[in-house]
Amino acid sequence: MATSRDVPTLTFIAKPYPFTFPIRTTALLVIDMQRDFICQGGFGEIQGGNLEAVQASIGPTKALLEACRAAGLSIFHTREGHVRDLSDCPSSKIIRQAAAPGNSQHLKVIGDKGELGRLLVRGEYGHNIVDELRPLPGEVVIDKPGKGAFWNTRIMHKLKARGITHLLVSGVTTECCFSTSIREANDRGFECCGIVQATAGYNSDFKAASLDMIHWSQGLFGFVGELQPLQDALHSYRQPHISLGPTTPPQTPPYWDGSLDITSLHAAYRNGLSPISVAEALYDRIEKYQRIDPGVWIYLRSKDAVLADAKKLAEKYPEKHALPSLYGIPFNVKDSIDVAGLHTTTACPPLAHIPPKSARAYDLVLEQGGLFMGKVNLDQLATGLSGCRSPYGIPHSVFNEKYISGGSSSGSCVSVGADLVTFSLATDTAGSGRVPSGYNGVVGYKPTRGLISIEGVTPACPSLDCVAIIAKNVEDARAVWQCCEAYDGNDRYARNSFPLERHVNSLGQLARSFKFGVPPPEVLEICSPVYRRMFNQAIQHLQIIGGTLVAVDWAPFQKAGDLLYQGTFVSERLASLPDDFFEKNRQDLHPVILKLFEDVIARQSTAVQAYRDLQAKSLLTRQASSQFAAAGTDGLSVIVVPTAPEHPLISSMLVDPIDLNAKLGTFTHFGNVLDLCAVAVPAGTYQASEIDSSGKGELPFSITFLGASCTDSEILGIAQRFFEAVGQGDRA
Ligand code: TIU
Repeated sequence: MATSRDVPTLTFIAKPYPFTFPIRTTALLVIDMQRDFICQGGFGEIQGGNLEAVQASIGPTKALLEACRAAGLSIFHTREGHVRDLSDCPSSKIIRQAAAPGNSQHLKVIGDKGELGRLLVRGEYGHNIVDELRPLPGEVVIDKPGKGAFWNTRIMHKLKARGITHLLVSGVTTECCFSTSIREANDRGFECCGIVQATAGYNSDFKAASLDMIHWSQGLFGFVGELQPLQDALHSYRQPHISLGPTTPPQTPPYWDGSLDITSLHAAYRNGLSPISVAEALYDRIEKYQRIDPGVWIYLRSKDAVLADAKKLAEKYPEKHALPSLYGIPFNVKDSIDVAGLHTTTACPPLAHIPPKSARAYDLVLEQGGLFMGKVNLDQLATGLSGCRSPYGIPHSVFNEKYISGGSSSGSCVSVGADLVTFSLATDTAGSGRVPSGYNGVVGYKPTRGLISIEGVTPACPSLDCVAIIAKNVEDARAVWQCCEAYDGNDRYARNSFPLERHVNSLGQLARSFKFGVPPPEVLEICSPVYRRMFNQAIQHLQIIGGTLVAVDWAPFQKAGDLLYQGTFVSERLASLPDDFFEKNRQDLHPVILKLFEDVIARQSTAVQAYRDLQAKSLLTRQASSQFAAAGTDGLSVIVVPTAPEHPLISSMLVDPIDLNAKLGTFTHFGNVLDLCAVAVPAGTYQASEIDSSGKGELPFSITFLGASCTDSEILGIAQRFFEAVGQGDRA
């Protein structure tokens, strides 16, 4: 069993009373340490700034930054500035000060040419952060048009995405952007502590007053503390260290116990392990596993090619404290995701092609140092939940060779479950990322559609497709999400705006409590007896970790699921293919896929039916989303379901390949139709003998957390706490 992780907190002396912060959910916010505010000839000088004071804050801010980096905190930098045509700059910000009667100070305004380039304009020399505090790869840089960090930026989304509840705040100027940002953060629920020596302003009286206002009246906006006690507290904390299990043979440093989770690998890399050693070790594992299950990989890169990439990574990042987020992290992609120069087969030979460009999500992973291992198997055309519909073989569950791996992301989930890679980029249209995760004891996270670009992914059902992340644990899934998420104007479904975001509960009981709903008993009846029992156990665990079970109107979820295959939406799967595709390629298609699509074509759905379904989808989405808590309304935090109703034998699936497959989607089909986010999480194991008298070893159970659109951080937070409490179980 995975043990429940401690949540370490640190405390240091502060005003109005000592500030306590959880290491894992605290970020350092460094405000606007730009040349424009700090160096001569910039925007700050025109403001009438005492530059000496702000320059003196560089040293302490650097010390703070280094202490926070060493403790593994998330780091956020902000920069104030505008796009080149100033279209994001309110006219008052340009005109007000210069319009003062008798103005002789603001002779230049935002956008004018100054000694450091155009004043407060993005891309100019003066706009950038001073060399001493330059952001490292993997740190977040927020470009903000206002004084506050939250106006017209994605900082709230990005802080929540990392699960942040507490902020240590530094930067310039104390009276302006530092104060405004703390006040904005406070309104959104973050616990903030400003660090005296690591902030400075243009007017020393203002600095003292600004800091006093923060902690006045027993903490009106937050806390103020000194650098030295904070540094002492941070130094007392040591980053998670790899423990060598009793069975691990003696090793010479650097130690690595073979774990592929990101925290373990990064700790080992920081201690000097080379990605070359990891790649070597993985090829041994992969070759062994090929003998257990030859159906996992469609294209495994040559060992030499991966070793060469690992060597390049090691050369590119010689500084162990400055590694990008996915440095040396081995991953693969489902073979419906493009990698330039390699075949994308979608497990469908007539569709195979060599793309000139890689999928956006793949590129972003590589930018953060990911180590690409190859492409893995899937159900043909990414259509299916069984893992039994591919010409490249039938992978089986990592727990038991007689049981299905699930699909369509079969190879992704088996390869992560078998510890061949840390994570896999997969897809999820109707449950393809969630169902196979459940059958292999891994985490399958399907973000809100439009957050990760779908560009370069072979469409299954474009208006419902979604990139999914398959990982060993929730923390890793979250970390990969951060790296892959970027607005992509080429993706017609990309999301560039968010619903009003909910505040963060950083303290007390509310920080731990949540409301969850489950399907009603008559819907759960579809589950096998052992799945019913395991699901009941999971409900009890959810209550133990702070969940309150509340009633749900299940009708919209049920009806949305039915829309997917019983309505016209399945026809969208035909829309990306030539009209005569199935007729022309009969002999090259998997017989189950051919039968499924011929049935769809034979329905001859009409445009009128499709419009009715689209209207129903909108209504059901409204009915479902209104049950969730939103900004300003109370309601459900999550819906929790068994990821699938049962775990079929491969032999059973081969006998009943269409109806049994459809049954497996009972609790996943509605997810994308209703624009929800979802994460499937291991929820313990049961004895195989419970469902088959000759069965040996254990089989995995899994539950899925589903949340309203763009509540990904909330559902991941709850899922992570459940996962750490219940764990993964052991494979036979
Ligand atoms: N004027 C002033 O003191 N500051 C700003 O305009 N921006 C920041 O504080 N970063």
